[in-house]
Amino acid sequence: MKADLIINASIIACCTGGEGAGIIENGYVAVKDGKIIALGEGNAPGDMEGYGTRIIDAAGKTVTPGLIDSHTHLIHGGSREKELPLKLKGVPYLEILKMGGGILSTVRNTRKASKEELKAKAEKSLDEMLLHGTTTVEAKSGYGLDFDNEIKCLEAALELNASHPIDIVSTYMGAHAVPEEFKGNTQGYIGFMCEKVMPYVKKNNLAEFMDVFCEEGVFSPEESRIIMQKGKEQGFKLKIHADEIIPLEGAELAGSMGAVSAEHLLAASDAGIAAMAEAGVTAVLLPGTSFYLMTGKYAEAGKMMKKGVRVAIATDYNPGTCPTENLQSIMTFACFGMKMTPEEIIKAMTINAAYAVDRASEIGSLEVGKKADIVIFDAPNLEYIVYHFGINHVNTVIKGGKTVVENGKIVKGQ
Ligand code: IZC
Ligand code: ZN
Repeated sequence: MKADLIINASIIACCTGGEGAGIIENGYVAVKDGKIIALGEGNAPGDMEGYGTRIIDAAGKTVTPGLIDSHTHLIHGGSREKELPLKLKGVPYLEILKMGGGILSTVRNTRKASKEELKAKAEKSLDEMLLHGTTTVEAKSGYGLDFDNEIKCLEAALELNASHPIDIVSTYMGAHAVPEEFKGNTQGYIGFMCEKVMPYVKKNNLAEFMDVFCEEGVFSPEESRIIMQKGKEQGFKLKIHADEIIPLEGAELAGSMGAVSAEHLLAASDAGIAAMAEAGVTAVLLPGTSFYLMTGKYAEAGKMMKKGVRVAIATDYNPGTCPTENLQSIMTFACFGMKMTPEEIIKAMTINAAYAVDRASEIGSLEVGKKADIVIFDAPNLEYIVYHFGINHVNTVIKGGKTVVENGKIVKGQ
């Protein structure tokens, strides 16, 4: 088999663990049978260059692993721009939810939508993600909440995983809010999730992860622990929305439950950060949400990294608190809001994000043997992508060895 080659790349950020982003200057990457077979500085070995079926000249460009968006609420109906005036008046997010808006308004719209309608909307989002360099995305349910509608959303994600070039990692998040039909009966809703929905989701392989919104007025730490315990017993890997707004020792809970990741963490305590480091829980930080909540508060990424916590960054793409599919914008928020360096940021969206979705042995870095998920940015270095914000720098996206975006356009018919 002949190799495909990327040559003359100004910068290759390999994102192979350790310090820094594993930068190679002026290098090449060779791909065969959907995998990376060689990479390095200078020219590709002559035999490969000679036999390449396809050569991409990346002069002046930056090559990274495919971006991994490790936290999204991809499948949902409707939008929430009508909440903007409330937000501008300073009405807090949790107040809007208490009034029956927020998540619950999206639940009403998601229930109304057919599976085909949800898929069509999510497919547009996946196309945007791909165009912006995302090759793997985690997708949570949690806007159906009742049995039929949660299953509808999880099936939509599964079907899109099969039809779209982006790989989708599915998470069951029935514990996103207590639905109106269970208002005042959180215990009843927990029982329903654990006994009716989870076993079906598991049996039909509709989700690999489970997630809980541990927050004041949503699920308490005690309730979250019970839900996570039941999920774990049924074979789900765990995630938790922890310490986003009110400090509730969610990070501690993530550590003690052995969660794969804990999300948000703006209000995480020092003890919680230590517990996460100890248990190897990946922190998934969402600076676009900080920006969008208008509180001026960001997670303490520097402190977490210093304490040995692996930090990933994601969009949190959802219709309420971060309606964007664009991880490049999130890079800028991570830099300006959390003072992360471009090298820390690219690792947070590749190898560390791969850990957050438990795929680190297959994707997340440019290494021989890993899947050829590769992005070529029309930017001379990583810093430039973060600095020149609000536009799309992606030129080429390669997914599993296939070119799926070329010159900034999706390649159809593959
Ligand atoms: O729809 O508001 N935080 N869940 C937890 C969200 C934000 C999504 C939403
Ligand atoms: Zn979320």
